[in-house]
Amino acid sequence: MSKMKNTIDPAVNYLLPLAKKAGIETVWDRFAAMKPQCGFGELGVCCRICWKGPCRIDPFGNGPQRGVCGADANTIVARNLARMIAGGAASHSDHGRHIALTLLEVGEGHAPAYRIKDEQKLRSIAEKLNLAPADKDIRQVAKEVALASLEDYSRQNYSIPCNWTKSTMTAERVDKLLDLGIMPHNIDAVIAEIMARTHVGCDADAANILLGGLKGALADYNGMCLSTELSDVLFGTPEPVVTTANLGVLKEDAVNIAVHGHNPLLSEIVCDVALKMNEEAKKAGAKEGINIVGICCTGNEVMMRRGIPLATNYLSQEMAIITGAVDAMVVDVQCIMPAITGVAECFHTEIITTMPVNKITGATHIEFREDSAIDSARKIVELAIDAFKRRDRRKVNIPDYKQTAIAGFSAEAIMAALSKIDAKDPLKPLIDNIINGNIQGIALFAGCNNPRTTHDNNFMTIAKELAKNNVLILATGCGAGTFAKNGLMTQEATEAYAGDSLKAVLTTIGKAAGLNGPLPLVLHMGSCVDNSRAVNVAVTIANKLGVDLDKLPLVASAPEFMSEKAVAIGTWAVALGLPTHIGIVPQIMGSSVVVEFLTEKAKDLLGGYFIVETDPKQAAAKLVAAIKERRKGLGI
Ligand code: XCC
Ligand code: SF4
Repeated sequence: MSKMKNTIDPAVNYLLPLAKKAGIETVWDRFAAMKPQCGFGELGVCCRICWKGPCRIDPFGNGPQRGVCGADANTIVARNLARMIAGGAASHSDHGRHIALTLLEVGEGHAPAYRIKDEQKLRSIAEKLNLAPADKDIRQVAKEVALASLEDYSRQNYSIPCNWTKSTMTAERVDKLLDLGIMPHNIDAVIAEIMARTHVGCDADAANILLGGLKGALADYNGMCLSTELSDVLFGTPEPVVTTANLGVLKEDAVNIAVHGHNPLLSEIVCDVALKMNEEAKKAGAKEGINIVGICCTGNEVMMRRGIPLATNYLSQEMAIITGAVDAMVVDVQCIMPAITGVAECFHTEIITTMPVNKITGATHIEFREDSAIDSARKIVELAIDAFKRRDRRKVNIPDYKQTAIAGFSAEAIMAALSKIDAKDPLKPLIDNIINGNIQGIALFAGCNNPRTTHDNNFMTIAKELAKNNVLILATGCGAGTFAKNGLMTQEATEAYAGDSLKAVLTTIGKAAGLNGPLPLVLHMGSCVDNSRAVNVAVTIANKLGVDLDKLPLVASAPEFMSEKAVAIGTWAVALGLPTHIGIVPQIMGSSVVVEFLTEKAKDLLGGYFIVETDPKQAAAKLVAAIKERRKGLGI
């Protein structure tokens, strides 16, 4: 059997041999060293919830079938999964909490570094949340929206649903979630409830634990929704912007600062401050001044709002440092490999952590607070300029690979493009084309990369296959990173890969929107929290058609997922009614009850279900089949 390739990213393939020669260890080396990975863990049947354990269930039936307390494989797998969902929901929602708190400060006239950038959006959110914004001062509206969002973290009445979930769903879905008892009332309480019910000696019924997990996933959705929408208020609602992606965006003659992580509260200010410090960089010898690039979801955030080039996605973050050209990597929260400080030791790169709850041994910590954001950002940029002076030019290897990428397709931007065709009824052209089959369906690609499969390959293979079958493609997170780096967010990709009828529609919309050609093959919707933008579009379509989400020819795919956040996202996609593909075998296979629940029973309860398929061609076929089934259901 031939060895699986590490990656299809040409920049990474250029750098990997150089890393090897220099004796620098990367994620792929560590993954190889970790093999064989623990079979019990892979099946999810290892329990470490109490210190009578660890316990593990023998999947072949010869050894123990129950842990010391008597928990069986179904209980153990379900508990492990629910706790992962809680971890994901906590991460996204904590991010959202920071944004909501900042908006509150802006409303109260504090936080001078921030302002309300999109008033219209703020008012329309207030409208959605029933806050009657019409005659109110904009700062008052900001306060009320922030407080209504924070209420979703503090409400104690179990029978009142979270504001954001309730106001962003179809009515039928709201009823369904209420009926099943999985509508969240308070994000933090739901996360705490999962931790409590999975404590030793509590909930032992796998199906019931999974319902708790679904509620946790919806709490995750709620946190993502408010993160996305309130970020737009503070930093602007994305509009299509042309930029570039992959490591070739680094510049030999510039101070290169990589912003990495998730939360735009920090990166936005770093960008603002860096713009003003160009002269200082030039004085230090950087002819081209300061060059900011993004990694992971921070990269997506600044790419879609500012057109800042995207350096790379999750799995190849170490590679950015291995170019020898990154002077500072500024990180906030989530998906930052602790390995980067070790790699940085071989170079001049400053790794700068900024959050009190996210430090990495070996990094420089510059604490970031909303009230002193500009000062911290200035210190960060100064450190980068200092590091630039120490850069060893002999170690610089910037791969000559970059692609054009058109980013920034928020729901609003999509509606704006459509309204150029039909100003009175912007959705009509989209819906007509779905009904007549020119667009067979819509696929949302989300999630991470994972060394268990060839980096970027599943995303690329499935997307090309779906495009050929006239499926409209949306993308977020590191999947969006894959498509940006590999040229699928271009008009040329539409010409090359879209099926004829999809191409015709994308061309009509693109031309009407003044793009002088088709829309890109993959529409970039943003970071992981921005998956809510896709829901926004889907709910608008569903309402217009008068059906619930589980009737739409809409599918999701996380073909290279790894994080707890991705587990949470996939689970809420199922809860909203979407057939949801995952391309990595999940750590649940040790429980027939859990597998059956998520791949079959969920379909009866919610309309959505998981499709597990590691072969990308097969996965594409299954997604197309799921779309066809939905079309049949609608009689189209
Ligand atoms: Fe990427 Fe969002 Fe996954 Fe992290 S989790 S690896 S998508 S950066 Ni969202
Ligand atoms: Fe073992 Fe039960 Fe403790 Fe888990 S909770 S470690 S199965 S005794």
